[in-house]
Amino acid sequence: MLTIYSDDHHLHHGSCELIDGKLMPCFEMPKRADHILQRVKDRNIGEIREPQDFGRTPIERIHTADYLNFFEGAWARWQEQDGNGDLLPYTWPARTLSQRLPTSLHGQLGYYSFDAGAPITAGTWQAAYSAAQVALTAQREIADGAHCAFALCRPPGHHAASDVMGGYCYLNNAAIAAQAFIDQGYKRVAILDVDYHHGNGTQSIFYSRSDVLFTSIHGDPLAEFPFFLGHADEHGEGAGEGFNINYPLPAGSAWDSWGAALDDACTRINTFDAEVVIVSLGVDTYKEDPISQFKLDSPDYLSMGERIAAMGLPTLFVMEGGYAVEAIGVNAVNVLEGFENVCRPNNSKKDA
Ligand code: Q9C
Ligand code: ZN
Repeated sequence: MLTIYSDDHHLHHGSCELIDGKLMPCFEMPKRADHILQRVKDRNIGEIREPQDFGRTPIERIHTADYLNFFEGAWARWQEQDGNGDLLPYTWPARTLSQRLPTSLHGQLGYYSFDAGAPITAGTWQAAYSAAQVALTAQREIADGAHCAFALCRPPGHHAASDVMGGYCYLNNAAIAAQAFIDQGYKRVAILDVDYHHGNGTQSIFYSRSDVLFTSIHGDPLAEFPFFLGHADEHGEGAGEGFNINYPLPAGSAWDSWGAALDDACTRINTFDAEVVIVSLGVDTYKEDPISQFKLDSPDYLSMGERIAAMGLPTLFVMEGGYAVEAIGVNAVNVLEGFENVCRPNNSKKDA
């Protein structure tokens, strides 16, 4: 399987996040992508290639120009104010407040975000822009006939909505790729979000559309981030009614129940008659993940890849979360290897 990867992700390195009343070093760190890349090399799963640059146009198909302009220019504005350290929001337009765009930098930062989990640093825009190009390059590979590809994106994307950042996400790489398929003539694109957290950004982007089916297996939002979206009764609206399927699961869920949800999601994707599936590949479902509560073990990720492959569809894997850094490479690449064990059963296993 071809991997698309850019070193630009190193340009994004937030310092701290607020968790459970404590300032902690950011869990979403460059080492994550480094470990995945190393495992891709160690397992020799295929060529690793730099992204092409498709420019801002395909990103603007998902994100508003106002949001992109704000994001691209925020760091320079912060420096003009002698800003020190990461740019982090602290006030949001919640219920009882107006949705009018303020003029101040921190006011606008709150307007364009939903939590304090997406710090803007000097290189965040460039890293996020390149991650989107990684997804678009892998997307083009599949549109050109490849059966599968791996977009090793960092920062992740599935919490980002059309004009809202949060949850470590700025640009929704999977949604940008899905829209690119549609813009290239595909009629039915499925997204399978297996990250531990609900993909609220992706859901909101496609909620009223029937051409992109969104399915997500995640920690029940009554108990887990992002808390305010991802319930089982969110089915889509208008033309999108029936094209949004959530599988919220309780803390402690392991492969037996998780795999049953995956089986149902895959059946629904096949019933939808998808032409391509985009997997929002988070491996924060792992039993040792420091911020998550599921109990998947490393071999389960092979099974996950095998079940996804059994759909028989062209498949674009887009990297999302996963914070057990020492295991993230094994778990993410296990999904890819499980997939290829089914798709290329005659391809003899590489040396361990
Ligand atoms: N106490 C992704 O996996 N904060 N984002 C969690 C836990 C935000 C996760 C706090 C988690 C965001 C892409
Ligand atoms: Zn996650």
